[in-house]
Amino acid sequence: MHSFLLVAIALATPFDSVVRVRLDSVRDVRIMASLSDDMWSHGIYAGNAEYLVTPDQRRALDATKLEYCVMIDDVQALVEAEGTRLANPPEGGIADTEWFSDFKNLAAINAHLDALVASRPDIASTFIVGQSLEGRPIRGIRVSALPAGTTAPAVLFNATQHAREWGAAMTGMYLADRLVETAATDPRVQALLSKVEIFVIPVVNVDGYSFTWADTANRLWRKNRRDNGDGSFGVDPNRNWGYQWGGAGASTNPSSETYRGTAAFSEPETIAMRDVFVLHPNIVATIDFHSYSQLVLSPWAYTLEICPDAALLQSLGDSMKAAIASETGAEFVAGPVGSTLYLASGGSVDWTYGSRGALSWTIEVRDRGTYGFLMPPEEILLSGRENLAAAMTLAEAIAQTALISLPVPAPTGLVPDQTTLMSVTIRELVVGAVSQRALISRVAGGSWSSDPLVPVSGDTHAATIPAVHCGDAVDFYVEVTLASGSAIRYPTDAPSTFLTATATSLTIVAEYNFEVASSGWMYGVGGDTATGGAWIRGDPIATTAQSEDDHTPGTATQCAFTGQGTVGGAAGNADVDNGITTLQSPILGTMVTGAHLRYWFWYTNNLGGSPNLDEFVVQVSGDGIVWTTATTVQSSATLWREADITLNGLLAVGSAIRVRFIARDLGAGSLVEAAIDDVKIVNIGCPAVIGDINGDGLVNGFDLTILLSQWGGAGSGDLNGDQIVGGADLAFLLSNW
Ligand code: 0X9
Ligand code: ZN
Repeated sequence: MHSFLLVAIALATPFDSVVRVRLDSVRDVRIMASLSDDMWSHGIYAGNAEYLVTPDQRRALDATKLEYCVMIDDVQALVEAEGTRLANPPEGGIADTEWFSDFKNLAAINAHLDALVASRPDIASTFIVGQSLEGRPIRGIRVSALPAGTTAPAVLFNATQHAREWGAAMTGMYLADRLVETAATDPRVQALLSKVEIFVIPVVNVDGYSFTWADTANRLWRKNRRDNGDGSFGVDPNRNWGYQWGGAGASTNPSSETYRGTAAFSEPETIAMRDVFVLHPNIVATIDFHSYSQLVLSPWAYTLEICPDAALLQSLGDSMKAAIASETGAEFVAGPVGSTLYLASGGSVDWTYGSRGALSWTIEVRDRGTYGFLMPPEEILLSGRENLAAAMTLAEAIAQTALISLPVPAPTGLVPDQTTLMSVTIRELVVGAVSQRALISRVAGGSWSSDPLVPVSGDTHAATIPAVHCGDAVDFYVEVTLASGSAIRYPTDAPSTFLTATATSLTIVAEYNFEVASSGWMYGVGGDTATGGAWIRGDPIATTAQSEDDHTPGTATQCAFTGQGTVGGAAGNADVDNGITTLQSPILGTMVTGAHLRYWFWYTNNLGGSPNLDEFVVQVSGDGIVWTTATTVQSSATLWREADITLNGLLAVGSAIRVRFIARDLGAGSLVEAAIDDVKIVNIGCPAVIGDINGDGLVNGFDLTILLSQWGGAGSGDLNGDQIVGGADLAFLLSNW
């Protein structure tokens, strides 16, 4: 299976190349890091990473067992072609409307900022962020219809902390350009600029950027131009910020591409950026644009820990990702830096969030490695458009002055006759922005009523969902009244849309946590074809692809999983290979309409040479012969997840419930690991209620009307079975009202 496009190189290549290397273990990462310090991009953690390698390094790579493919064979050829193109602009020069037809040097960028201000001096002004090490001004542009010094929320978009990331610089310029030039014609932009202040700093690392333009030999320079005094140059600005400076993913070696500098904020460029945040306390959100990989990244970057605002950052990040996709169709991945990309400390995203409290993202613009930093000019406008869509989404969110977020997922089931507490996060972006916070709810489609939210701590508030009888639904939404008198709601367009939770009682019919052997479970069945990694029951040993622990809380250790790894072993240890392996249950209960199958699972298929090709199939059967697919899992996650499958419609009522889990390895070179724990059959529903004549789960006036219409005769209103509808039946009905 490990046939990750092994490129056999008979002749040593004379070029610097970009290679995508498969990294399955910490050991692989170390080997590669010792070979090349110039990581261009990193795939999903411990998957594939791209590196610039010299001919010597590529020969050394060939000598290792690491598998790789070539993304760009001759990097310098691309650089030279770009240089030639830029040195020979189309005849007659480039019209101003075509400013984004090719990349621009620092002088052209500064001139364009001035042109934008000249075009709309009423809403645009430039400012000096600070001076670089070599004395260049770092410039920004402010765009807003509000007066300077406003307390309205502000957002800061900056780009190009890394010199070679030209696509990011042009993306930043596109944001500034469109915000200024469409302010008069686009009602959305016009409305936005009347509510927020927007700062754009297209090039932070002005010295490095100028250096990359000075000579094609310098095109791939990343850091600033600090003379480190040991013959090496450059501090990585994005390892120099002062939150958890000096932690993981930053180098102490001045020659390294990720050199952190001699101290936090040792560099004038990072000091200047910090000062912008200090000078404008109303900056509540920020995006730091980089290239490349198509990622919307949120804190933390220095650790894999979940940050306190993870739910809010993820929901806004997902909205930005969706805005990008709807603009150009480009697919971005949204998630925290540490778990999505790699650990990196001393970055702006952690300081702006951790020290400054701003909602903060790093966006890695296109592409996904075809050209990397050497983006073709045709993609400038696409990158500009899709990231403007993301920037507008964020800016419009903060323009509301407050943000509401609910737990993910919000509750959909309630315990009958008990109130349910739900936490609601309300972030004020402007001091005193919020005057009232309420949960608006209604029971069983009745009329809406409002209950204030109770402050818990910080932004967290408690909402009480009212108690209802089994079968009843509560519709609800959150309403925040702003100081301005207007209101914002969650969901945004409530009460047209709202959330619903239904009270149901839940009976566990069968439960198995794999702690003790159970003769009924089969670990592999006839017809399985996998040659490795068959299902077993035991205490798993972690690899990057497989969990170290079972799911069951407490002292339990056992689960079912596909093949045991070895301590410290590679991810490819005992994963599923070359076919399918099946875990099959005994009879787990009798099918009723409210039956649900619930289980916890772990599934990864995103590692290895041909990732994401495989599937994890869950099937159910009412007779052990005919199997119906209940769900197919394709998405990988290195964590336990719970599944809840409604069996109604899949199995006939009265049949004997069986389930099987099939892990399969189809793609050559992919890694598949699956695990299952805490399998349950639960019956969800409400016990039949005497008096509920129309079967709507309630005993009420509708039932009374039916009963009275049958008075003295026979019919469904005969609740005591005495063949006549009368006073005894009425008494029954009223007692269950
Ligand atoms: O490593 C970086 O600085 C960024 N990637 S890049 O390829 N453009 O160099 C990622 C930055 C993630 N965010 C922070 N660590 N702040
Ligand atoms: Zn970067």
